[in-house]
Amino acid sequence: MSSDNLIQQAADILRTSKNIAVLTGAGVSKESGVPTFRDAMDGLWARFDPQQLATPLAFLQDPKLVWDWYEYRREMVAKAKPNPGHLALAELERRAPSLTIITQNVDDLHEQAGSKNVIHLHGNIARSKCFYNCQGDPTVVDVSKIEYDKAQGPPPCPHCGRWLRPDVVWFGEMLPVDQLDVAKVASISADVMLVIGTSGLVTPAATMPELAKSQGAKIIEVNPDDSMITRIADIKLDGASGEILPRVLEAMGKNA
Ligand code: BV8
Repeated sequence: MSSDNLIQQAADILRTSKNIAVLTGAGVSKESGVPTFRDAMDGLWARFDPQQLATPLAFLQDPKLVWDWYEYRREMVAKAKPNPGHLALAELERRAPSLTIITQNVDDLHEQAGSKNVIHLHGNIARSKCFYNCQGDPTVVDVSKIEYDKAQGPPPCPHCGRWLRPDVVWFGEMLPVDQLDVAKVASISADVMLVIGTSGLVTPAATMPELAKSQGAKIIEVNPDDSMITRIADIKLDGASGEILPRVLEAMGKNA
């Protein structure tokens, strides 16, 4: 667990920063009950590796398996509520002159907690789109309005009749260029980047802290373990984000 003086050092940097960038990964949603990619999925899904399922090829090889995996994860995300870590980040945004959250997560817990300026690098698990984007990229479709036989596999696109898929970025797929560009600008212009709950394994998301640091930003990492980012962190706060972030906010002082 991080000592109080490391928490205070982080708080002092944040309090005096104009542009704050925050990179979050699956760890920030863990205390909301959403398993991280490092956690083995439980039960039925324990025998699958997420990196093997979250690909276009896996979907084409077995659309029903991949669609059902996302339905299972959607149910978990739908039940999840923001945890104190999400809420602390929303409060920090209210206090800071400028704060941008760059998230790798496909849930909307940052928005539910009240964060406004959120960039989603990897899409949104609750949204579906035509696998072929037949009406343009992305051809988003509201699945709740489609009657289909769940035993057969994914719902059909109402425009072209082919499969729908989750509107997330799979391994081997390009990230949305507009979101990636805004994330790069936020990283380059940051005085400090908070890196929370990410193993730092997945690129190009994991290159944002290097980008920020190359432009002089301080890197503050919040993670109970070490990650690929730890080696460039100026301050490493060891612990769960739901525990650490409220302590940082408190150390910033009530009327900061
Ligand atoms: C691209 C959406 C280029 C889907 C996700 C070799 C071969 C092939 C490809 C590659 C390769 N090497 C690199 C690549 C590129 C590849 C990649 O990075 N692969 C990795 C696996 C090596 N990247 C891509 O494919 C990307 N696209 O590069 O396109 C391109 C160019 C031209 C043309 C075409 C393409 C696309 C990557 C996006 C993949 N989609 N998500 C879905 O969700 O189903 S990624 C997915 O995994 C998540 O979104 C997240 O980003 C990632 C998991 O990472 P984390 O969030 O860090 O989570 P993780 O479980 O790893 O770690 C959790 C951390 O939390 C841990 O550190 C833990 O200690 C900590 N923690 C735990 N509890 C807490 C906590 N922290 C705080 N509090 C707690 N309580």
